[in-house]
Amino acid sequence: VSDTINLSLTKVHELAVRALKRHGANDEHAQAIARIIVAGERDECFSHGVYRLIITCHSLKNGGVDGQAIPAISDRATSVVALDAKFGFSQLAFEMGIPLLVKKARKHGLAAMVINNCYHFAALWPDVEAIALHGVAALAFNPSHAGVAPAGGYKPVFGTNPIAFAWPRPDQNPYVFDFATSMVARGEIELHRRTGRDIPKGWGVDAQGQSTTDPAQVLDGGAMLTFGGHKGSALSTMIELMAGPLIGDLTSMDSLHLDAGRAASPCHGALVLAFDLSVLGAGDPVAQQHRAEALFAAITVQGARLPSQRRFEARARSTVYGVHIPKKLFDEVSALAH
Ligand code: NDP
Ligand code: PYC
Repeated sequence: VSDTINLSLTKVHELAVRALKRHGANDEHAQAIARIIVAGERDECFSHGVYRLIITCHSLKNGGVDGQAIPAISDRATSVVALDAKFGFSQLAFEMGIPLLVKKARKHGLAAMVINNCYHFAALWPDVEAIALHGVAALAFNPSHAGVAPAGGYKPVFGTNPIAFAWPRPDQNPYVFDFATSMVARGEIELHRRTGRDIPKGWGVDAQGQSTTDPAQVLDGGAMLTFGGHKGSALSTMIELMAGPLIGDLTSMDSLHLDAGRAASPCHGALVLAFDLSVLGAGDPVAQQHRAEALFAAITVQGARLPSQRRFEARARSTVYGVHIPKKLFDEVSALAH
């Protein structure tokens, strides 16, 4: 592909680690963050792949992120594992919490992982997918920076507030979906601006609340819109509440206020729930999984695809052939690494 640089996944990982360490991350953080960035590029989720190195490095250097923070884990309650990320990026805390979360879910049927005081830049599917690989279902969400207007309004209140879900499937990849409760991720609108492309109508409004196809008008003073009108608006409100006040952490408005114009990654909490089929379904997981598979088959038999199918196909390709990074982006992230 012309104007792109072909790199193996190992090379992308090495590049990311170099850039992150150069900007103040210790080795543990750099490795954990790089794993997520490589996963995004590998699965062709371009708004959350190598492009994210720009904001993670900026956030480490100028945005208040502690690249040396050592997350603290606590067994807070029967079904609750709590992580204090101590104002580092979320990845390391999340990785530390998984074993106890899974253990608690298997024992009690339902368990929650609460992460507080974390900076967050990533997609959520790697998190729920990692939990589903242990055989339990997972649901995750978090706020971000206020940039999305409520349905019927035009001033930013919500973050792009992603929600992700994974269901473990025997002998194959889990069923996973993960999307913003705004029409698209903010990163997608940023990519349109970088490459000089208009955005479709309906993604956002300008500062006066008028519909616009100019990404800059949405990003600088305007607002993004929720998906599904009042339905996305209510879901986004739920995410603000459940991964904000409920767990003693910030809303997206608070996160933007804390940022104080530094344009760093959002700082907030995250809530991850894990569900065990055997305990919740009273002990016939084989029959439960048969019923689940019948549901998936009813979707795919008519030509519809499951969420993540595209991603898993991209993963298979990238693992063999590597990834193709736009030259301009490659030059930018290479400069961060040297
Ligand atoms: P999309 O609107 O592209 O939706 C992505 C989801 O929908 C994926 O699960 C995708 O599967 C699935 N999907 C897309 N098309 C279809 C289809 N035709 N049939 C079935 N499923 C489909 O993504 P967003 O722009 O909303 O979000 C992108 C990423 O941004 C997410 O990973 C999210 O976590 C991240 N994000 C992170 C935030 C944060 O605060 N950290 C904030 C907001 C977003 P597939 O991948 O296979 O195409
Ligand atoms: O793309 O909306 C987004 C986003 C916010 C935080 C991380 N990604």
